[in-house]
Amino acid sequence: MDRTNVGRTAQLTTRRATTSLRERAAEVLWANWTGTSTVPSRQLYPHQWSWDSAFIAIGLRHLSPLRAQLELETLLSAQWGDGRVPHIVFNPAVPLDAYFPSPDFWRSTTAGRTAGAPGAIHTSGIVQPPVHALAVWLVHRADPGLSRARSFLARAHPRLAAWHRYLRCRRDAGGAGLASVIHPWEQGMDNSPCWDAPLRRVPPADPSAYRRADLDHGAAEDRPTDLDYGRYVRLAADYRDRGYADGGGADGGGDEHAGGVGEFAVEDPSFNALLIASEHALARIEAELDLRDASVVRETRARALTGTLVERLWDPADGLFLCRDLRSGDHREPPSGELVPERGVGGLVPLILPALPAPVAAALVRTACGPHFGLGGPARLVPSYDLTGSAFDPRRYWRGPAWFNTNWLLERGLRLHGEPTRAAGLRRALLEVAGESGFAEYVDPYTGRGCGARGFGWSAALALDLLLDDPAGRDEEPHGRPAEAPSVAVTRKRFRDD
Ligand code: 9WN
Repeated sequence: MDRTNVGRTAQLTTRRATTSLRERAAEVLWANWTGTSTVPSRQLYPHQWSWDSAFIAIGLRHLSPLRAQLELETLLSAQWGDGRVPHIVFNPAVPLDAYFPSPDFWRSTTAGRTAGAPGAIHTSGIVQPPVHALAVWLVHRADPGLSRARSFLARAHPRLAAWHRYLRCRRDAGGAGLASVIHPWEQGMDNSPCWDAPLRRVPPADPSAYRRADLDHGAAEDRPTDLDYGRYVRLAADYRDRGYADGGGADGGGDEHAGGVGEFAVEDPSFNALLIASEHALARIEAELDLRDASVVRETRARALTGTLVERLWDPADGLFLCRDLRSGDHREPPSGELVPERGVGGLVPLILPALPAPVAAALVRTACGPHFGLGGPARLVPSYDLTGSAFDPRRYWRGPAWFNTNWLLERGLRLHGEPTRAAGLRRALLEVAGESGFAEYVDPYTGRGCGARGFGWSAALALDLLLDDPAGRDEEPHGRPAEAPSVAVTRKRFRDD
């Protein structure tokens, strides 16, 4: 074979591999689709999860913009009267014992009545990171004609605005403008070592009072420990027994401080960065809907909140954002708490913010590429927790393994802050590991070996998003993405029932 032919064969092989990865990712999304939304995993997580759905919609928009819209609409239709978007929307067709905590634990329709929980849908009562406005905007851009025909933005807008208002007002336990999470599940990185200190003061629930369904499907050594689980259950039950009340008045301004009643209250950099990124997206949605004044106010607020995030959570010595544990330190009102000295991947996520000061962005890139996170070095994908940390474990859930959603966010942040080569390397690694691991839920950050569920929703969706070039997103992504030769028709034909 001459050199030209060798080159052509290599190109063909790459294209075949790309096509098959795309097909396999589409198969996962097809298999996990329930008719109105997508489950993260048929066995382990058989309901609709809030931030999963946002990430899934971002991938799904390339296959079926209509399904991507429905995914988000289904979630938003379960919104509570106070604005919260619940972290789980339960599928009534799934048996109660398939997942714990089940609807009879949360009792949203009764315990959540005062907070405005829907009467006909069962949900959990806590929340998850607000990736939704970002997802709504990206889904709109995938097919603006369909979006306008269905008034997708006009219908989503009031719900998204109420959701953000809830977080900014009712969850501002520290009084500085940032939202706090009142349960580790709310931040999404359930058993991160960042929660060890704040959780230590929470007495675990009696283990004989519940049964963990997750261990029916996942290896115990890959999952959170029983002690952690007992604490999660206790925190959730206490919140339920308080009627899911956050304190404060309608705008968080009553006698009692907003988000100020429970034993756990943390300002987290990733949760707040996603809120700010979604505020920027909501400002775009408002501009598109001709709500010019609202859009300007929101954009200005997103920039100001970026400043607050830096003031409250940036640690210049570590070159990383840290969590602020509002229940630690002296007991001032509002509480100022103390920073938690643990390096979690959530501390890198603010790289997605456009208004981040350049020196902070540069320091974050250095930290990502240094010994703690190993980007472009020993780690194939960025781990969920410090590679050198004493609590690091390459297999146990959020205590070290790499997750596809956080790596997708970092790829985006690297591109945004002028690091196209590093972004391209991370994108390549993410696609390789996604394919090799069968779209695992999470992977060993060094070897890429899969852990947890396979055929996991956001792993497939976000690989698909990186695989398929996204001209719709270009105007907000100054550095672009390396061009692919997408043949979307191959995968779209499977979704003709739209
Ligand atoms: C609790 C669904 C969710 C993800 C979370 C992940 C895990 C649930 C659990 O699964 O959390 O919400 O039972 O462990 O930590 O990020 O949204 O995929």
